[in-house]
Amino acid sequence: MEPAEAKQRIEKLKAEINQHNYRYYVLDSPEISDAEYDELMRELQGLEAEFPQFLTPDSPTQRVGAAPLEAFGVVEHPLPLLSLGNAFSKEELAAWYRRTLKLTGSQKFDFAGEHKIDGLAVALTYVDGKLTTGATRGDGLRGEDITQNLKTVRSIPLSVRGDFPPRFEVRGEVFLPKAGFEKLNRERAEEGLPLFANPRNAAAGSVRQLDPRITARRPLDIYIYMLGYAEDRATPPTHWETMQYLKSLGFKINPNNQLLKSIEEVEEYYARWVERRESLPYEADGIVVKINQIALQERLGDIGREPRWAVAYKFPAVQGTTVLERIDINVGRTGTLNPVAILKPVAVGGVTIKHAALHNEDDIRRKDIRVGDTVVIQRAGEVIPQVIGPTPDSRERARREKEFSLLDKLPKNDKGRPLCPECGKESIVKPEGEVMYYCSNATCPAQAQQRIEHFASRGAMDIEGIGEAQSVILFNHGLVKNAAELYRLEEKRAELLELENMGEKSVENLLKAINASKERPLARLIFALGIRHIGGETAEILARRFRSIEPLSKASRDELMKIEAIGPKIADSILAFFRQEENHKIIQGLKEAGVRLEEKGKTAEMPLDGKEFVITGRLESFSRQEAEEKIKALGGTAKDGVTKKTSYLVVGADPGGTKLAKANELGTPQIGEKELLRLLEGKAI
Ligand code: 5U1
Repeated sequence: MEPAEAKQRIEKLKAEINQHNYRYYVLDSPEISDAEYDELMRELQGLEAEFPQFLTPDSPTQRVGAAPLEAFGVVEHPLPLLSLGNAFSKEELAAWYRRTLKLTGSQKFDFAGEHKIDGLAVALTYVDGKLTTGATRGDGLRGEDITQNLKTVRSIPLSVRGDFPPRFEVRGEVFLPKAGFEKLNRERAEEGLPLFANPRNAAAGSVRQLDPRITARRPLDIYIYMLGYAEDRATPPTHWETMQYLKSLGFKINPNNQLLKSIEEVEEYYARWVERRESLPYEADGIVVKINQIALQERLGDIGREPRWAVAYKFPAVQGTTVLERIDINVGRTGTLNPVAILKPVAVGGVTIKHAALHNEDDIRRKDIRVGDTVVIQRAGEVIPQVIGPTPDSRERARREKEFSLLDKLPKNDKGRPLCPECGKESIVKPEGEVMYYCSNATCPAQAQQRIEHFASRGAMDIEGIGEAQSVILFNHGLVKNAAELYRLEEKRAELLELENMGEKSVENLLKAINASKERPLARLIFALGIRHIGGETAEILARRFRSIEPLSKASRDELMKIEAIGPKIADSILAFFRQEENHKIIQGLKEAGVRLEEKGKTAEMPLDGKEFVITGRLESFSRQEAEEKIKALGGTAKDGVTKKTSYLVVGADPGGTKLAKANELGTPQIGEKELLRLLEGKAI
């Protein structure tokens, strides 16, 4: 393809993919299938690899995560990012309202009611319609530059549409939806990593990763909640209209926001969401009440770092106390023996809680939780509540109870050896250095059923219609004994039709969904196989490195350990997986069914991987920032000072003396703008 034609096609693909991203992530209303979307992305990646000169930082391919950073840069906020004052009761809200009335006099106003989401506040700057900077709130005046990480959040537009100001900033809350938070903690518990206490910490931990590829794997989302500033364009006179305007530019605005005419309506809005908060897909700890009229907001101003024109009206806490009656052991998908707290039923925030997660033996001992304790339980975003710890006054009772021991809880054979509570086999192991006990029986039915469920789940092969209930039915009826057999269901139509709630139409849809999953990217398949310790992030790394199942299955321990982010635990787990004959049979079955076992198409190459650049002086073809972004997009790094690690000093017009002197002293290679352009095109200099 000629460069001019490639450029045109790239532009077209970018626009098309951006539109599909918008429909999927912002409007929640996709127009094409995952497979069609993947195909467009692959075409774009292929063209950008062939013509790197047309790769731009706002390309949708750049969301996958750039190279890791050593530290975050600092961003000065042109306007401080404020925090919110709190009202914890009806009386405190009324007091805020009275103070507001006093200051506004006879001026009429209304309110905007919004959810206060438990996430991380960020500021996004757009110049000429393109996202240039994403920053944390920090201390309100200076935050961290987390642009590369925020670019991986699919609902943040990399470029906006419509009539936008030449330069503007929006603010919003980045968050991890409840389901994503729970999944992340489950994976971490299995790997013996410390758990995130709440979705806020998990969102902050995800966004503040120095390696954007890790951020890219976390299902972060955002709601924009205000316009920070806009240059050279008149903006609407009310907050409500401003939000509609931002929506028209392509930003994601919470559909639960509401315009409220009076303080009574504010109270009603609050009461409604106190009741319904559990049904929300995200964790909210209150509502935010804002005066709608911007002119009035400006008149009311701030006090300290808090605006007088807004307040957070907090929901009541969702903690409760109850008695820990028993600790049971469940067997998880990878054979983990998971302790589960059986509680005296208690209502917390309107829901009756009978079970809670306890994660692992070490965690239980660290918190000194014992059967018979009165424990504090919390529902912080998880569907499964957590045991926080014993209440101080339960110590007396606890002293009579033994410290928790998982082995004590297991059934035993006549020789006193522990058995798996599900398959009854003498198969309990605790690998050295790990916190979890496992059932090592590859045919343990509890594991087999959950492996099928995991294989079909959203982050894996994403087979609609196969969740927990359906995988249990298929497994228990003997229709599907492993993942590969899902692809043979076509031959078992008659038996499928005999299942409860399965008519012609649902069988048809199920088979269609199974068929569509054959084309999922390799990383998803690797994740779907359910190899112990391989979460989505590691699966991506393995897919990039091996590009096919076959070489992965043959990789040696040394080969695996050479890969960044793969330590002995993961390497051993991969080796153990591929040592099992049963797993080879499954892979063979997948192959015969036509499931894609390799990466298709070219991926964007990283010709500057490992190269460190320092730029001095003015460049002609682009600004310094643009040059640095292009370097980063191709895997290189850009630094401010010359050190021994610098690969090239790029010398533009009127270069600075210090960098040149240092480069001369260290013998750092110096190149001009022309050479830089060649490198950016993937050519030699
Ligand atoms: N929904 C929403 N969340 N939130 C958080 N609006 C909102 N506004 C905020 C904050 C900190 O601050 C502005 C009122 C300054």
